[in-house]
Amino acid sequence: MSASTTSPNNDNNTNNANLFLALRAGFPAAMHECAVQTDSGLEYSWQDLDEATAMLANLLQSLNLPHGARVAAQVEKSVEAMALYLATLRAGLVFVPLNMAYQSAEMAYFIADAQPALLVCSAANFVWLSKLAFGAGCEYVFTLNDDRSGSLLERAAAFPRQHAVAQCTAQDLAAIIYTSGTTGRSKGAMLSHGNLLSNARVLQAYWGWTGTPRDVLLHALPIFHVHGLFVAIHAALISGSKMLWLARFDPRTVLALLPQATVFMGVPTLYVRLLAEPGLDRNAVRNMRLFISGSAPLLIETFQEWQRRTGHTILERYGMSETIMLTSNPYFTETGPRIGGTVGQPLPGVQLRATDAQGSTVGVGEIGDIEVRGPGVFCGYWNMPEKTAQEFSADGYFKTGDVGRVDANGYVTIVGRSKDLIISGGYNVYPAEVEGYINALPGVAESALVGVPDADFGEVGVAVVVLKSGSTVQPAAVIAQLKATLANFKVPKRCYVVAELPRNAMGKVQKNVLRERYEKS
Ligand code: MLC
Ligand code: AMP
Repeated sequence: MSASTTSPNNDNNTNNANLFLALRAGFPAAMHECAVQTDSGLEYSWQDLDEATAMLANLLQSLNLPHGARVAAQVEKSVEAMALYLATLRAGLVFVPLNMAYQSAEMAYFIADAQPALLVCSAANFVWLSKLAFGAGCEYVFTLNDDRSGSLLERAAAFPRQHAVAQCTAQDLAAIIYTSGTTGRSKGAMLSHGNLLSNARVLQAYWGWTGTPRDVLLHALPIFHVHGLFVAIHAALISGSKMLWLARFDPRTVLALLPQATVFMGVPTLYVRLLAEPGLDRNAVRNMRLFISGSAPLLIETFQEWQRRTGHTILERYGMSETIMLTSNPYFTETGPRIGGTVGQPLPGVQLRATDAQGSTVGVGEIGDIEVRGPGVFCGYWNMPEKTAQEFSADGYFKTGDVGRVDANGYVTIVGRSKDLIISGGYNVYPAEVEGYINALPGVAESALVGVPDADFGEVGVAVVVLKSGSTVQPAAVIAQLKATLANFKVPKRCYVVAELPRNAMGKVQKNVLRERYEKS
């Protein structure tokens, strides 16, 4: 991955596997047209996107960072934040997006693990984050705020608006996405330019982003994770589709903008909250061609109610940070119906099987562990070769940790998870991590975090805590202390103090018993 800076925009297209090049090839010829329109009234043309990413990429390359250097970003959602991602690709560096909800202990871990050469953060967090970053050997810390201020853009302004896209192979890393770990330690999933581009192209074709007529994507998801950053943005850019850009999800704003849009992507909570709006009807969605749901299970009630209210059938798909998108319900009716409660069929190029405890493929309709192989499957966990090896079968299938069945027509239904994971509002919460924090609180002997159903978030965490003898810690204090330490979506919604945790004969905490006990709490 060496930067080719021979002449402005003189890209060697033929042998360059840089994802940015493929995305930019989708931009329309009319570069002055609007590419992104924000909810704060700003408009960015395709030319603006090209020039902004060129300036930022020139800035990044001026830092002379080594091959494979990481650019970590913990910034609010903005078009400039997206441009930073695209510029990182363009410069041939590795992007590490970090959720704004992460607090200091979480950020300290990510920075120590990813060892970024450059960190971009909001000015409000500069003092403590730069201290952390410089302490961990990071060379540069720039700021970027959601009002387009900050040192990143100030510096980039001095650089040319042309930039020759850095030469990359398909195997070169494009991004590291942190996913929470079963042991409590987050793992960085390494994704290559080839992983991301293959998935973008498959989704472009499978979901009918033909470019004629051009789609308009209503983008309301955060851009720290796979769904909002890759699935949504890549699809729009590679097909030259305009984006209506919401800094954060707000059901009323979505409703007001829907008549201008043709495609919407959301986690199930977004659909639940939109259904609570009386204005959601057939008229509001009159120009839409596609609603896509993923990242968490879509309840059949939500699927059916959406059909009733809007006349549209939500297309549910399934994927992971480690694999990008794996399965999808059909878009084109020739491929088959969209079946509620299923996540559809494996996407072209994806091999998917359900296996038993011995690793043999189970029969049609039987439940097993979902394993996958395909061009989107990641290159491994950053700095964790042993963990990576454990997660693959001998014949190269990645063990997703999801449990499901495959019917005679290849439709996959996810029925549960073998990994101890709670998905709350589309965000993953690993109980082991939260339990670690609870157990470290003064007066706490041990704890268990379980996921229980929730009408809004799908699932939420409930903490069950055993105190040390003589301790008088109150549940509210446990929650308050976690709020001060952990990303908000990881904080249990409720906490109970009990005398002891239920255990089986092996001494293992019976989380199923706790789930049953507290599901209606
Ligand atoms: C916010 N809160 C959450 C939460 N989000 N709690 C649990 N789960 C969540 N997801 C907390 C807040 O801190 C607050 O706590 C309270 O809940 C209510 O806040 P809110 O204002 O209603 O939250 P809001 O800002 O509206 O956020 C909800 C949301 C957001 C659903 C819009 O969580 C979101 O954007 N989720 C999308 C996540 C996503 O993009 N996932 C894709 C991952 S990629 P309190 O106590 O302070 O009131 C992936 C792969 C794939 O999974 O297949 O796509
Ligand atoms: P993440 O680690 O954030 O990428 O989350 C990936 C996990 O989200 C998967 O392993 C699944 O457990 C879950 N997931 C994603 N899409 C769906 C879906 N449509 N239905 C059920 N679970 C899903």
